[in-house]
Amino acid sequence: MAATQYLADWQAYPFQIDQTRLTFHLDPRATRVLSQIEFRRIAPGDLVLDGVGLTTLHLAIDGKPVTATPEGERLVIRDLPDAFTFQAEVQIDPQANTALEGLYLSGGMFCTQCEAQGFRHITWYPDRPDVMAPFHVTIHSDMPVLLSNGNPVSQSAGMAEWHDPWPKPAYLFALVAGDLRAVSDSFTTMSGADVALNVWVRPGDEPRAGYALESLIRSMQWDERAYGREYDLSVFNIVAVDDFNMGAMENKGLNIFNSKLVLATAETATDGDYERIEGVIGHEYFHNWTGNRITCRDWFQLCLKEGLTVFRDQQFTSDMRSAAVKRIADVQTLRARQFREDAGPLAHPPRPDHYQEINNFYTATVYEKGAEVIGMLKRLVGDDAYRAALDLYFSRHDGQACTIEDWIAVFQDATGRDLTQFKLWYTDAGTPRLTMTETFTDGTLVLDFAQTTAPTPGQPEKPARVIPIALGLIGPNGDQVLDTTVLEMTDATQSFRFDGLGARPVVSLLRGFSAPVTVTRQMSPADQALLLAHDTDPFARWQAGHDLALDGLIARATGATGGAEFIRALAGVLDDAPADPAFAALCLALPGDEEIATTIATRGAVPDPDAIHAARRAMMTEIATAYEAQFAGLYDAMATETYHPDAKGAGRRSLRLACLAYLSRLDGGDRAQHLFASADNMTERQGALEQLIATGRAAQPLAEFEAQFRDNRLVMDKWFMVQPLRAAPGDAVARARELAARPDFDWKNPNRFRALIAGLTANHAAFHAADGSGYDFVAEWLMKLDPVNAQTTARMSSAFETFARYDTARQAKARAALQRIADLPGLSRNTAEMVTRILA
Ligand code: 0A1
Ligand code: ZN
Repeated sequence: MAATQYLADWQAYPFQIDQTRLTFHLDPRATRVLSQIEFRRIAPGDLVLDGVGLTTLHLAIDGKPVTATPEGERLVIRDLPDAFTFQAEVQIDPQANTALEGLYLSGGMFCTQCEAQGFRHITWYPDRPDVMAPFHVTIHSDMPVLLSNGNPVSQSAGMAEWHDPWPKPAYLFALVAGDLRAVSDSFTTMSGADVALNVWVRPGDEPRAGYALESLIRSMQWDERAYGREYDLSVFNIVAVDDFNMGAMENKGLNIFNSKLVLATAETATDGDYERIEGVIGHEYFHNWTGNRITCRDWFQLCLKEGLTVFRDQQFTSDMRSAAVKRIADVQTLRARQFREDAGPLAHPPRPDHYQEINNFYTATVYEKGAEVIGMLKRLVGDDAYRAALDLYFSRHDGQACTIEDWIAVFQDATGRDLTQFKLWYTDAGTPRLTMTETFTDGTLVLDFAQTTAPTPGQPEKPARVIPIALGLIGPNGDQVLDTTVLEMTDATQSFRFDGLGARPVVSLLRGFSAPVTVTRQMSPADQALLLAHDTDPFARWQAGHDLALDGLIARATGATGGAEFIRALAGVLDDAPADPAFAALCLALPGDEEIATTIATRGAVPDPDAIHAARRAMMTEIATAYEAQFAGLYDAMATETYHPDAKGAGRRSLRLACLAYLSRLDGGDRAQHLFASADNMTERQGALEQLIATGRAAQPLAEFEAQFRDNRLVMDKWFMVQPLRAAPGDAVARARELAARPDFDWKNPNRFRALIAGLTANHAAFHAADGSGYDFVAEWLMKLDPVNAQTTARMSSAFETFARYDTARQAKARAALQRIADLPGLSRNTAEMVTRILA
């Protein structure tokens, strides 16, 4: 088992780097990397460099060869002067690099991925984020396009030179060499500097890059407007690559993207894809200040850049689209991924204090909960103080590698508030449960709150946190009698009074989802229906309906009756639907199987995946029957003429597809078949195809789809994903096995692997099939992928993180599958850490 790294062990690096010079002679099997690093001592200590899988040809200090022997993945050189130049020549094999970490080949193009610790696969270097240096890079290659970070210095046949003046850690280094075409524009910054913008794609893909480029321009404008942040180089390059472990990477001036987050046309990308492209282009661009200009001191501080940058990209999307819809969608993601993580064996704080493999900590907790924590901070200090604190953060820490303590100090200094208790949100794992009870007498409402957080691995004690509770009061006639008010809960139990009320109001609680907590309260279905009809806060309004549906589904999945109030309340939702189609679509979408299972488990019972699936389907049929005419009317009314990927059109299509899901329960797929044949956009075609799979009428459409898109990898990923996802649970594993046997199941490509395997794990009743076939299939493929790409394997092993909440028979089957993975000879450090934690 690999050594555990501890936050408490961090020590400053004893040297500063004045300049890093790199020269690359690119070759698929034998790339040579020459480095020349100017070190200057700032404290006593040896020179420690990181390197993995390098063939070292030559090492020198100030031109004199040194014979230092690597100690594992480190090179230690002792007795050095106070200033010296370290030189190395190493050889690496990009073509053999299937882990996609360091320098690798994707579709014949050279590219890099250095976060978190990929640079050590390129050459010997202090591969830690607090060692920052200006980089000068020379690339020799016969590829036509040669890119690196910063500004271009010179370009000639077979060679290019780049200089990045902004000191940066090695994880932000990037290099690209390939036969690429640019889709270009330019941007003039707020102080008048011109920036050349390029989105680089493979020849032929140019018509699919326009939306990414427009999104980049909107991002640059937005960061100037919302945060006063200006771009700082003469060029901004984005490159799309097909083989990439994650979504995208913020390398300074040279962002590298998974091609699925760049390439889009109406015929090949869904509204969801377009929204993600805009959001991720924004995310990576915003990193230029929150991540690059100000970076992390060590990897324990990852949420310093990621939480803040997710928060910023969420604000950006809210401004570009509908803030209410974005908030609801973000909360759904948070609950589905982060609450799930927080409730299981992989729970960790947004700022962990130990890890074995840092790549296992690019999690929903670090990213999404990290963003929620910032949202709470903003709510507590107010918008103006938030802006003042951010201004202070940028001016005080520009060019530095920082910690969460630095971040909190900025807010304390800007506002004068003591944030000691608030810091628990960063250091403590687990989702607090907030319980509210209410009493109403003589015009006075008393709300008694209690907070508790269950123990998480390594953290048995959970002191009370500060919880901003935004609430409003709605009178019995539906009028708001108290506008949004933020209560600050700081103790384990606390009461708040509201006087002078005429009649007992209904509490609209946790408006805007003001804190990442779960809520327990007794509420009558009538009160929930009142909020669904009248709440002025769109999040709380949606939540009321969602809770009503969830309670009904849980009753049905556990052998009781329920759901009638929800079905009745939908009448109002359908009446209002044309005014805000996207919001209505969210209200119409029943909680998914996974969420129902999670909620049953949180309430202390054992979820039955088959009963949940059956209950949900039965309720859909009942709803469809009750409102068939309304659904049919809306389905026709929400047809869009010319396709635009904007929020308005996307909202109409999402409502249309929500109606189609219900109608397909009654018409046997007739409308879906017609839509599949006639739609001019992928959103509706894919939506129709999913319904056809669910109704068992997909053989012909799937064949047509394949014939049409055989040569488009990204679209074929959808084809691989929807089949296991939408197949009847009893058929899904068999279907997945057939798909996995196809020659075009190019499983070494992370997108293709994820499409099929995550498609299946997202089919709750199929993955958790009682016979264990889902667990076995997924474990088999994780074991096959691990030696090839450990990062993606480890990440996907989290599908098993909820296994302990199911019945003992399922638990035994999941445990056996996990044990087989754990026992695999040569299992990677990444996957070993995950499986050990899940099994603990
Ligand atoms: N910093 C990137 C995420 C990222 C992390 C690791 C990667 O390779 C293992 C790649 C990308 C972001 O937040 O977008
Ligand atoms: Zn990020």
